[in-house]
Amino acid sequence: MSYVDEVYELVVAKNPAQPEFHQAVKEVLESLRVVIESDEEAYRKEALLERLTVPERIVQFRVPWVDDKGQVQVNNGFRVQFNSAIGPYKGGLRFHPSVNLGIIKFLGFEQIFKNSLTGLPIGGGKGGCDFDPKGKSDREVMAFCQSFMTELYRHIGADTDVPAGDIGVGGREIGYMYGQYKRISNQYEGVLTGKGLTYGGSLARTEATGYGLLYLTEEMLKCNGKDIAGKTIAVSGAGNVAIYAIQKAQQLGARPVTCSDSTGWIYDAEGIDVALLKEVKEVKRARLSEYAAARPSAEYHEKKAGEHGVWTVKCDVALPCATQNELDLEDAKALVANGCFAVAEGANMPTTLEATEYLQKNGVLFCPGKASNAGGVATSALEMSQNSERLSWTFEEVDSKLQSIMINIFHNLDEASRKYGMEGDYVAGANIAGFLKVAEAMKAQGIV
Ligand code: NDP
Ligand code: 2IT
Repeated sequence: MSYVDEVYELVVAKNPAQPEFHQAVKEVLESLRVVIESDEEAYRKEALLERLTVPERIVQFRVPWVDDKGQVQVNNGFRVQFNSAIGPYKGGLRFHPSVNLGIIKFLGFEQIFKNSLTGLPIGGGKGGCDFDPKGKSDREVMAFCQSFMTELYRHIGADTDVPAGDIGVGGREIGYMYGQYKRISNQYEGVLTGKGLTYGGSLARTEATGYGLLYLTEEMLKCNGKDIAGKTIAVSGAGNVAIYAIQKAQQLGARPVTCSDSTGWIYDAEGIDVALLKEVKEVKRARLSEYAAARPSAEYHEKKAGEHGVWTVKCDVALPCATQNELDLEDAKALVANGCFAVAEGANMPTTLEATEYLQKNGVLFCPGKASNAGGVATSALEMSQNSERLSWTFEEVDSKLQSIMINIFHNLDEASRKYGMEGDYVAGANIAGFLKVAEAMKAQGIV
């Protein structure tokens, strides 16, 4: 059996009941087949793929806190420190009831290659908790965040592991966690990114993932003879990534017409009103039905099992920005039938393997999240640089660095896909380009 197949079987056998982790590993290993098989014995002797797929360290812990009724609640906390070959572990924290070890491992594994693609010195990690911030008071969120950090703080540090936001973790949660870290450790250091601007945060970090997604999409379209201006865009999600993707798409002259949350979705023929969306989601933390109630041009659709939501809308470009496996084969068929010619992932692994294959076979330009959503973590690394030099850069400076990083990422993966005979397969290009740097660093550092 080939080394790639052997390692994939081992990962499935050793990590039962972690389907998302299996899926992420499968996608990467399939892309790497051509690289590994060119020097299979050397990779096998060094057990490089086994080392790549087993995290360096996993921390799993209890998070007890007291709710507003005086009831003690207990949640399950995780931090997966996956790979530090090219820098300190870096990656977000997700607070969502669906969080489990397999999901955090898939996210941490993806982060290794994403962080490598940014060209910046950051290793891969991810963490989170099955806590649901929805419907909780600020005091409950603070109590939870303080308890979470009371255990996590001993495992992280500005040169060790630097967490940030992800689903359910935004400025409010990062603030509470930063305060508790500082209090326990007595260190004012850049241990978290996505901080507020008054205490070490970087301008443009809030916007970075969504803006970066559009910078890369614009470049991908340009290199394929197309212009983003004037294009109709279907976006899913209504959180940090989706909101700033919609905003930048409008600035580039495109027309985003959809967004969604966990209870329903919006079709707004006049284009999404970003100010209203921000008011509903960032300020009121409310449902999208409130957006529709305030906007006559918007249609609101309740989410229903088996229906395909935003992907049934006629669009040129689709940007999935909500969560994993939200775009399946049926959705991909609907997009192709409606003339969609490009998909770029804002979320992590939002497209199933079958849907990705269908889109690619049908000539749709497809950029995987580890490349197209890398603007968030890249700007986090810029926040780390600013914290280290104790300076703050202007919005324009950070934004222009973000733009060059995203353009470079696209060209690197495009070149890698050509070099290995898979021109236009940006999934393979991203996985190969991300892998080569990490593998080189791992080989140089010996058996660790
Ligand atoms: P937010 O929590 O800000 O927003 C998430 C959005 O997706 C919300 O609209 C939420 O709906 C919806 N959503 C989440 N889970 C589900 C679900 N199971 N079913 C349906 N809808 C869901 O998160 P972000 O915008 O930060 O993250 C979105 C995606 O982007 C994630 O995959 C994340 O890993 C990825 N990402 C985030 C980065 C960042 O910098 N924040 C960087 C790179 C990738 P509701 O409002 O109802 O909860
Ligand atoms: O998935 C991701 O890249 C993030 N959630 C952002 C990570 C970070 O460290 O900014």
